Amino acid sequence: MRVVALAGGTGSAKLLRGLYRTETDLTVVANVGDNIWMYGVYVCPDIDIACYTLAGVSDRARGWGIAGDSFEALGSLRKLGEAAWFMLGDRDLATSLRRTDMIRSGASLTEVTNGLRKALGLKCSILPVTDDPVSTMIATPGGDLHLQEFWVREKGLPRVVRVWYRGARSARVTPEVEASIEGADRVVVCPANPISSIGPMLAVPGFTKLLTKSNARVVALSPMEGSHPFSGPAGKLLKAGGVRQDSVGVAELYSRFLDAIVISSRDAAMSTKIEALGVNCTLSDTLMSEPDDELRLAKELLEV
Ligand code: FO1
Repeated sequence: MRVVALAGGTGSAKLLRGLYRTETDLTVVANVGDNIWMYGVYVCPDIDIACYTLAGVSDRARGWGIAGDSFEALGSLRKLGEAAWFMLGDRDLATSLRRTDMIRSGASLTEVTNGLRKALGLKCSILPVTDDPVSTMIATPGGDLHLQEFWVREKGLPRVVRVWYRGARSARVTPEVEASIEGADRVVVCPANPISSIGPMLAVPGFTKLLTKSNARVVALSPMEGSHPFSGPAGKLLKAGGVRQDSVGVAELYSRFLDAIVISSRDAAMSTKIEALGVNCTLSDTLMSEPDDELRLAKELLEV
């Protein structure tokens, strides 16, 4: 079975690990809206989280970065007067240094990511949704903030006026992503933040149409239980986007292309509203606290 997983960062990592273990022909299409120039290098958190997770080197507790990494470079940067609020580890910095060097030499983000994937020995494809720069921007009463400034530097505290995707309108889906979705048997939307992780992909012209036209069954695992996300600022960002902060809101947001969604058994009362959208709704234990849960849910998503 050819499976394409649409993935953000920390919220998606556990399901990706489960999907990787199902030994299907897996392609990960990664969000690029979190990408940021930091300390002179180009950091791509969602691509790196997917690569590190599948290679088994990620820091599971934090959900980002490399397990056991040191932060010597960051300490030195602070001594030189840099605020250094973004905790880029030393080995993680090496990834971004290499990526920046290759991009400056003319390589595309798709090529650079493929190099990283190979270096980590991964069997699946990892593709950025676009090679063009797209940034998730959070409009706050104090001005626009990049998602990393909002979430990491400001700890997600400012009031969110709206969310927009800088550069998305002139971005193009890569031919590799187009081919992967056209050839897929199943597209799995990971339990990522619908606004800041899946939203930037849907904002790239043509991407939603690719999903609606695809012969693949498009299925999602909800990132919400009740009105709370399993991680990150999804609730706050959904509210700012005028979307219900629960699995019904997520299904509504994806309803143009979604065939089925798996939601928490605790949200059984929501299934009638979801089915009314034309989306098949399955109940499950959606909390992934053990590796067995990751594999169980991955298998469920390949069957619903
Ligand atoms: N998240 C944090 O909460 N604090 C950090 O200092 C931080 C550093 C960081 C460095 C590299 C990287 O790839 C990710 C990092 N993240 C950090 C995670 C990141 O901010 C987001 O969780 C993802 O962008 C969400 O997908």
